[in-house]
Amino acid sequence: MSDSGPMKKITEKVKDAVEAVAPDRRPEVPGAPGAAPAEVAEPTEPREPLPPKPDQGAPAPLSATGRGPQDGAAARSQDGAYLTSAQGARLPDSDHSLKAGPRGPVLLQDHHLREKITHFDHERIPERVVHARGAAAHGVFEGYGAAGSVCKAAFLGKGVQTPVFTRFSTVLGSRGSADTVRDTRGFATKFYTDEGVFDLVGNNIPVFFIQDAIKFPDVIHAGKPHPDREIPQAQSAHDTFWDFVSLHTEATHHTLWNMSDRGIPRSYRMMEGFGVHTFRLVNAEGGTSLAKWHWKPKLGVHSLVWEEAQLIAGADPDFHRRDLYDAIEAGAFPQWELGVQVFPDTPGQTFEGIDLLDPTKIVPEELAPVQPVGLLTLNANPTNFFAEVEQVAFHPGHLVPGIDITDDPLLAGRLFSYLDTQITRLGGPNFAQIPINRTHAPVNDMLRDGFHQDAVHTGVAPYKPNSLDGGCPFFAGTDAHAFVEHPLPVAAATKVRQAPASFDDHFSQARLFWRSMTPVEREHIIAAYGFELGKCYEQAVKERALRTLANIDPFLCAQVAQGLGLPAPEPTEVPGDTVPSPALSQLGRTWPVAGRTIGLVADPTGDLATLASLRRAVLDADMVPLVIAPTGGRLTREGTDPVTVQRTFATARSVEFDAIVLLGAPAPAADATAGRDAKAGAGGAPGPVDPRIVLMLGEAWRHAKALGATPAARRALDAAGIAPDAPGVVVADDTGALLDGLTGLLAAHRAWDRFPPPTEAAR
Ligand code: HDE
Repeated sequence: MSDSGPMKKITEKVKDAVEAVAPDRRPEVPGAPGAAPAEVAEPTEPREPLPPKPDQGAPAPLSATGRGPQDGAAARSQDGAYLTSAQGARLPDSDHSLKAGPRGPVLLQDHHLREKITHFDHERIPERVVHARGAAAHGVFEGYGAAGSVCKAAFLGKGVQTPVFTRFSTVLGSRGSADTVRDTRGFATKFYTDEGVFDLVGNNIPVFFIQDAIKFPDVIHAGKPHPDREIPQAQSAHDTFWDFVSLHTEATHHTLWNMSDRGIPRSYRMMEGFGVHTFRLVNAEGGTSLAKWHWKPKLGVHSLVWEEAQLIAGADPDFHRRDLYDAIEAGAFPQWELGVQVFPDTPGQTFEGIDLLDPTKIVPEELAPVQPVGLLTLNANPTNFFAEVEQVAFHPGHLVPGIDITDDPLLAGRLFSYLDTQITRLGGPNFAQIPINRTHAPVNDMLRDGFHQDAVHTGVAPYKPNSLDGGCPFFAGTDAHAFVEHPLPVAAATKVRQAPASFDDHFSQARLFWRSMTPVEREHIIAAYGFELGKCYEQAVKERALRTLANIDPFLCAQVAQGLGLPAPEPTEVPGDTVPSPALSQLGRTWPVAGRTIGLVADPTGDLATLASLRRAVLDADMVPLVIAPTGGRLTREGTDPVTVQRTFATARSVEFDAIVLLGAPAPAADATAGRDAKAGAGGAPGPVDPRIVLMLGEAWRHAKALGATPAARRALDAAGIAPDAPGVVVADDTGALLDGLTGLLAAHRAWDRFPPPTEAAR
């Protein structure tokens, strides 16, 4: 073979590399399997992995798009000023296929066309089988150091800051479905701790539909659209769902939470989160406790009203996603406190008679207070939705020392399912190497090869024990932060397909929830059951569902039955005494108003100076002012600062706002005709005020929203039939008084006293 040209260069390179190795390390003859000579005894002293052998090269340490690690954040992104192929060849054109002449035919040799189309053909990955629709953000978790007596997890230590990624989701809908449907919400947080990834994969409802994972396909098949016509999308208001939950009555408690205001959150920022299962915490001395995780939002727990949720699903299907991203972009970082309810780890695994292994049961906070252990702040939006939100892979089995599982049969199935599902969804077993899933702790896992392998593993001995790779890697003990399963005794038992007798109680806690609700919340629950069951086709399904309601509460059952035009059945269970848990109600307290959206209705012929100063005051109060005017652009007047318009009468809808303030009574605009804007046709004969504003006020009124007006705007209130001294209405001429009045109303979320519930419901 000739020793010239490229061959020569390669031989020289190899020679150089060999000479660079110290003579005593050079193998006498080629073929040494490892980077260091093997020893007879198995190496047991932990050490870092051996370096590659001197004769070995490896791909250059570049990102997927050609940048080196020294390029920081840019290394994860695209590189260079020119459009290139995936191989980095610069392209002169990407708009025309390669053709034999301008009129074709297109040539098969167009490798750029084929690369572009082939990649496009494979852009989508399977959506999550549940929780497909979601939004997520980056943040930081800071431990309070308050959990030390029960849990040794390092990330809970005082002042320890851990990067996190949190994804919120609905359960039933497809990836493109609306955010505000009635459903459970997922609340999953990935903690990138120094001891490995910890995933807290919870929901905004503390109980689940089923007690055993083997029923998960059943409940999800029932909740998903009917298999024949694939409707309805993202909702439970259909026969198969109610057929299942009325037959499988362990779902009663969770279903009641769904029918309550918890099923339609105002915002992801205003939801509680729950780990649902009981976990086992282990402290530094090896002592154990049982515990339930809670996320408590700093902004309080708030909901939409049902009509509002439905309107938003059409007007802004991305309402929750937009709300989260806008808040973070505006610097109003949402926060939650992580808390634990702690119970003694007794052999019975019960607390105050409540079976802690039954995921359809809560422990009321009045019996076991939630103790705060740290603070979560979401402070950065994703840069690329697919790379981060779509590819993030949570798993309840991603645990760190100090947090262990219990024998909850629902959790057991989840420990299998989450790993399994990623293999299909993310295309193979190496999903932990996708950037958003990468742990921030060193990995030396002996898992090798497979689709999308990103690591270039060194060494020859991915097995244990070995001596060829110096014995690497080594087992860790508890003192080296190993995750050691708690050695819990397992009782001698008989193999059965059975649940414990305590799991047979399907109604007592549903009753507890119902009795803990305020009258307003009960009215919403009655209406929700009425809507959902009213959408069912089969009479038998409705009748059966009413039987479960009778066992929750006869009044609830009677009210829903009346709406359905059916007789209310008798309960089959005698309701025992239930002590309500006021902590379950969302009402009756006040919360910060930061991030609330205020619609400011401007009359371009009116007082623009007050508009400008109110707008500023709303911003100063950390709320979001959106100016609504007849046309877009800017409102200008000699001597006043111009005000930019964010919404027009044609584009605005009341549901976008937490409160509406009228700074005038604008006359009908040029486009206020039913032909141009159907909303303008709703109010009968045209009046002195633009009909879209009258409609907006009417909607906000029935959604119990705070309304404000300057005296000059009273005509608009009159046009909507709203009295200036009605509950939740503030009329004032100075901006300070207007804002104070509104802030007071918003702190309670809504003007709940606007529609006092009938006295029977107040029992
Ligand atoms: Fe899930 N669940 N689940 N789940 N779950 C999934 O995992 C499953 C359950 C929850 O934002 C899937 O990666 C089974 C309870 C959230 O990516 C899948 C059972 C709770 C998310 C899966 C349950 C949850 C999921 C689908 C019954 C609250 C979204 C895609 C044993 C504690 C995470 C995926 C994200 C996602 C299975 C029950 C919460 C198929 C088998 C209970 C928040 O693995």
